[in-house]
Amino acid sequence: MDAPEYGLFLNGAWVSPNAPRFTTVNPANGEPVGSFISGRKEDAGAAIAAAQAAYPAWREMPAPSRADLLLRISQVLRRRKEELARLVTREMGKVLAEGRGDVQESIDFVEYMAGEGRRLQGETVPSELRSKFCLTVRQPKGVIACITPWNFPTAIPNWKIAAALVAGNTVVFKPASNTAACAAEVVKCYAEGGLPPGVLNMVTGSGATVGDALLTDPRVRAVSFTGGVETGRQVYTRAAAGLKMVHLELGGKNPMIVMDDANLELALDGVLFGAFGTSGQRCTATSRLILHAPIYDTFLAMLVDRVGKFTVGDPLDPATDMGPVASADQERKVLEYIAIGRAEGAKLVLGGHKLTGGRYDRGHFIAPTIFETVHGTRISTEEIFGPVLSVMKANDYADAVRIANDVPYGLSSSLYTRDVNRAFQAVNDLEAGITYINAPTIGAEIQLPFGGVKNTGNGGREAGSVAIEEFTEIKTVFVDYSNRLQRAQIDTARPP
Ligand code: UN1
Repeated sequence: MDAPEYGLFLNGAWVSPNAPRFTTVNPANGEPVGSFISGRKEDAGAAIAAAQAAYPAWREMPAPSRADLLLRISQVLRRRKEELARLVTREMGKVLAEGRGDVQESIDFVEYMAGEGRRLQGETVPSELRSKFCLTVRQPKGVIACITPWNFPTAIPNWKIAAALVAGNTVVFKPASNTAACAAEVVKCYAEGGLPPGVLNMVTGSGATVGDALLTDPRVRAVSFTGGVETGRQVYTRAAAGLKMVHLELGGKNPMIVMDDANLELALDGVLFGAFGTSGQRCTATSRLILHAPIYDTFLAMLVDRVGKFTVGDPLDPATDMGPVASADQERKVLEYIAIGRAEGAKLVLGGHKLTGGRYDRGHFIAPTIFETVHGTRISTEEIFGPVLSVMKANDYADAVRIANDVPYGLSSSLYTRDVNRAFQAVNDLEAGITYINAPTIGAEIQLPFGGVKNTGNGGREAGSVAIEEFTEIKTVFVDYSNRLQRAQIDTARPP
């Protein structure tokens, strides 16, 4: 099958400049999925120019009308859900149920943001002076660069694009190269929904060329980036010279703590989904399992038994528990970490290798891998982004929390217990942007804020109503209707 050729989406049209191309491939079988332009600096420039030209009219369109368009776009996404889900699975490798989840998360968020078009709330507060009215309004920032990863190839772009657009910004979108077909099809849904030309533009290509052009162009007012910590650091530094507002959503090393009073069957289902869902390639993936000493042996045996029965294979097949990792690059990185785990003396209890033979030889399949280790090893503290789980023992709750918190990341976290006091204590104690009680570290819902502490980001949150914050400026307004000069702090009436 020939891979369809895509262009760049500039000012409402698909254009194919005479530039080199790259191809995305299905990580389960090596088949090509789509062919894309390696965007050049001037292509990024053209996209920014289109976004800038479209900005004044888009900004002036009433927010509820922008929201109407988002609602139409969500209907296109809904109509195309199954087709897009299959594309997500083909291009990225997550199992089909999760491919559908990825697209559903997109639909949910675009709909939710359509509602935001009738809120975009500011605040009114009292003045210290008579006959004076104080309020805030939200205004768009201008042209926003959205730079997105491959692990949620439809959901994360939608998180960023829909929030940016409803607030009145225009967007240049640079998707991860290995899931560019998913990105292009999402853009087609926006176009079909009736978005005016230039409001959303997409340039495929490398971070070094396209990404860098977006980060350094003075016409881009803000950047929203999801990806790894090291790239995030470069994005932040590079954009700093232009004093751009940068929103970063970076990695995690998310712990699940299982106490001895937990429902162990429930915790087992949780860790299976949390650690091996999406082949461990979620920022929120459960990559550390911290077991309370009294249940350590029992739970580990239950875990190994279940994971040992996993079906790893074709992610389009409903019988498959886990698909491939997303690319040759990912395969190499994950295998490197497995080698590091062995070298640092962690005990490999399951997996630990690439799967070979038959259909496996055409894809990037890694056996679900479980290491017993101690806190402080590299595999127990560094993000692996693959189906590799580090299991550790904790003497008691305090020890478990100490281990959970002693990493540079803080995205998601989870505690399994039947003790309600302990559950609330953990909400207080765990250093993370998200804490789950009796549920795994993955599976955040779009109507709540999403983000983390420490090296997981720089303080912002996506999703929920707060998503609007990264995409708006607050204007403070004072209306004095007293018809005389009133001096704040000086003329203010105060008790003697
Ligand atoms: C990510 O991995 O970057 O909470 C996003 C979850 C998903 C989103 C993950 N809803 O697992």
